[in-house]
Amino acid sequence: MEDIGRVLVIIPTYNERENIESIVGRVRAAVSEADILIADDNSPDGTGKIADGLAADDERVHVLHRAGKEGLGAAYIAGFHWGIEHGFDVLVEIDADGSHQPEELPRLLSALGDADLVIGSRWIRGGTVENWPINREIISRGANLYARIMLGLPVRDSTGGFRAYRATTLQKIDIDGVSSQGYCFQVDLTLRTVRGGLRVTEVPIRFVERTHGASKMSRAIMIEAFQRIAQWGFAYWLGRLTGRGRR
Ligand SMILES: Nc1nc2c(ncn2[C@@H]2O[C@H](COP(=O)(O)OP(=O)(O)OP(=O)(O)O)[C@@H](O)[C@H]2O)c(=O)[nH]1
Ligand SMILES: [Mg+2]
Repeated sequence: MEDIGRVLVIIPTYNERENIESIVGRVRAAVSEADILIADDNSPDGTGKIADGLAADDERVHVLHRAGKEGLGAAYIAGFHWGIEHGFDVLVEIDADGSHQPEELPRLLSALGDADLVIGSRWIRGGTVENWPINREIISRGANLYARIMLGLPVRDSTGGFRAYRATTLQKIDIDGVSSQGYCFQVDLTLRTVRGGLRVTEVPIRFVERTHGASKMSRAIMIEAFQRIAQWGFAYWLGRLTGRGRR
């Protein structure tokens, strides 16, 4: 396997007190050579304090304390900058709630040998979703179909949040220009990567609904994604139909 360099696993948290220790322990066990950055938005439930305790016990666990809740996208962008400034070559996204399995990370990282972005995918052959109510599955499949058709994206799970980026990818796609927050943030970065001519690979994952803590999924997050994808899609199709540039 090609040496992909130093890996930083970024875990964004907002009120994940019940999940943070378990996810950090599992990431540590699954990819022992990686560093971990917890990006906490001053969680009222004290997740940031627990994170500090984990960092005190392990010099490869770091905490980025942010002033308040600004959304997943902003937390990741701050985490990406931290990682790039600290010389990491690979930046990983993973949820804190146990939906993504750290034990599958070595597979994502090995796929990065031939890619600029690897997406852990629920909606390709071999991918699975466990304990999701049917409405969540319909929303996720529908959102992905919508993004794929509107944007001409050759990706089955562009909303997925279990990913590995090369630092060079993030440096090429102008992450500071990204203002999307919820699922739309994932679609936005996927789109920028594809439009930038970079290589995106999907590997199947097992996605498990959280068992502890509350979801931050909201109607506002869905509306944001719907509207932004409509705007980008309009520009994309207009460009295609008139034979001019994209996006
Ligand atoms: N720092 C930070 N993290 C966030 C914010 N919103 C969500 N997160 C984290 O992002 C990850 C995904 O959020 P979830 O609430 O699980 O959202 P989801 O996975 O789309 O929804 P469920 O499937 O219902 O769990 C979790 O680790 C959250 O703690 C935020 O505003 N700031
Ligand atoms: Mg979740």
